[in-house]
Amino acid sequence: MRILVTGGAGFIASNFIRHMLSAYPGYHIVNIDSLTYAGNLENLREIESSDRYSFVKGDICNSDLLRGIAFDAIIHFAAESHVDRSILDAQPFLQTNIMGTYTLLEEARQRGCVFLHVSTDEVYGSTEEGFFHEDSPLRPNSPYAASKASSDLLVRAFGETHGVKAMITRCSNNYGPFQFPEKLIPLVILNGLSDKPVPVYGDGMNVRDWIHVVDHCRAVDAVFHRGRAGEVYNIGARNERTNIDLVKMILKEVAEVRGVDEGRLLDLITFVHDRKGHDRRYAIDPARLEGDTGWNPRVDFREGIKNTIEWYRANEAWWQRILSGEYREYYRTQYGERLRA
Ligand code: NAD
Ligand code: TDX
Repeated sequence: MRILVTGGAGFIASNFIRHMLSAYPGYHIVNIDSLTYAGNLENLREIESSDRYSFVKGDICNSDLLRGIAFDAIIHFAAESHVDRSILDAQPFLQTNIMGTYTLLEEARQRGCVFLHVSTDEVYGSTEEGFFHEDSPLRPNSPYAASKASSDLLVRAFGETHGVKAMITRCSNNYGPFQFPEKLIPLVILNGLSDKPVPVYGDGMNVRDWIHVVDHCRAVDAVFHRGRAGEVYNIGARNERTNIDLVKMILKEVAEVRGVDEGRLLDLITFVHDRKGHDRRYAIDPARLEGDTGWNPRVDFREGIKNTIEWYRANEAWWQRILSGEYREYYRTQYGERLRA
C-alpha cells in the first residue's frame, strides 16, 4: 500500500511517518510538503534513506502535481497550524487549509481512494464545562479554527455528495519531539533552558487538553485501519491543565534537570496581553475512538513532559538551526541534487 501523507516535514506528520514505517513493513509512504517555515526535513533524517519512503516537494493546492503521484490512500496533515499567525494574516490559512483540502478531495474522488483528514478540537470553539463530542456544534473562533472547520465541512460534503470514503479526526493539543518552538510547550522549555522570559497570555487560566504526539499518531493509525468511513473521531487523553499550571510544572522540571533554583526559573514567567479571541477551554471526549478502535493513550503526562525536555536538551543543534533560520537550507544541501536527478 502506498500512502500519501501531506505535511510530513511538520511536527505531527514527521512523527506519524516514523511510526507507520516501523509499524507496517509493507507500506510505502509518499510525503508531499511545500516546506513552509514550519516544514523541516531534518525531522525525517532518521528515515529519509528508507526505500519505503519518498519525498515530493510541492503544494497540496497543485492538482497537476498530485495527479502525477502514485498512491492508494491519503492521510492529510498539511496545514497552516499556528493560531497567532492566523490572527496576523489569515490568507495562507484559507489557501492551504481550505483550498488545499479541496484539491486533495478532488484527487481522492477521482481515484476512489480513502481520505483521512486530520483536524482539531478547535473547530468546536470554547466550552466552559463538559466535553466536546463529535456531534457538538462547530463554533470556530480564530481564523485558523474557521479554516479547519471549513475543511471539515468540505470533507463531509465530498463524502455525502461524491461518496468519497472519508474520515475526520479532531485531536486536542499535541506536545513531544520535533514541535516547532512557536507553540507553548517547546517555547517554555527552550526559554527555561536559556533563561529567557516565558510569555503567558492573559491571566494564564485558559485550559488546554494535552496529548503526546505519539499517542495522536497511534490514534490516526487506529482510525485509518479500524475507523468507519464517513465518521468523525475525537482524539484526546483526558488531560486538562490551565496554562499557568502547565508552565510552572515545565519550569520546575527544567530547573531540576539543570540543577538550578526553581524560583529563578519561575521568575521568568511574564504575563502579557491576551491573544485576541482566546478560547477559554478545550476538553475532548474520546469515547467513540476508544469504543470503535480499542485505542487508549499510553504516555503518562509527567513522563511525557520529562522526556520532551530531555529531547530538546539532547537536540540543541536541531532547535538552534531553527532559531538561526539555517534549517531552511537542509532541503537544498541534502535533497537538491538527488531530486533533480
Ligand atoms: P506544522 O505546522 O508543524 O506542520 C505543517 C506542515 O504542513 C509543514 O511541514 C508545512 O511545510 C506543511 N504545509 C503547509 N502548507 C502546505 C501546503 N500548501 N502544501 C504542502 N505542505 C504544506 O503542523 P502540526 O502541528 O504538525 O499539525 C499537523 C496537522 O495536525 C494540522 O492539520 C493541524 O491542524 C492538526 N492538529 C495539530 C495539533 C497540534 O497541537 N499541533 C492538534 C490537533 C490537530
Ligand atoms: O507564548 C505563548 N503563551 C501562551 O500563554 C503561546 C505561544 C501560547 N500561549 C497560550 C495560548 C493557548 O491557550 O498557550 C495555549 C497553547 O497555545 P498554542 O501552543 O499556540 O496552541 P493552541 O492555540 O491551543 O493550538 C494548538 O492546539 C490545537 C495547535 O497550535 C493547533 O494547531 C491545534 O489545532
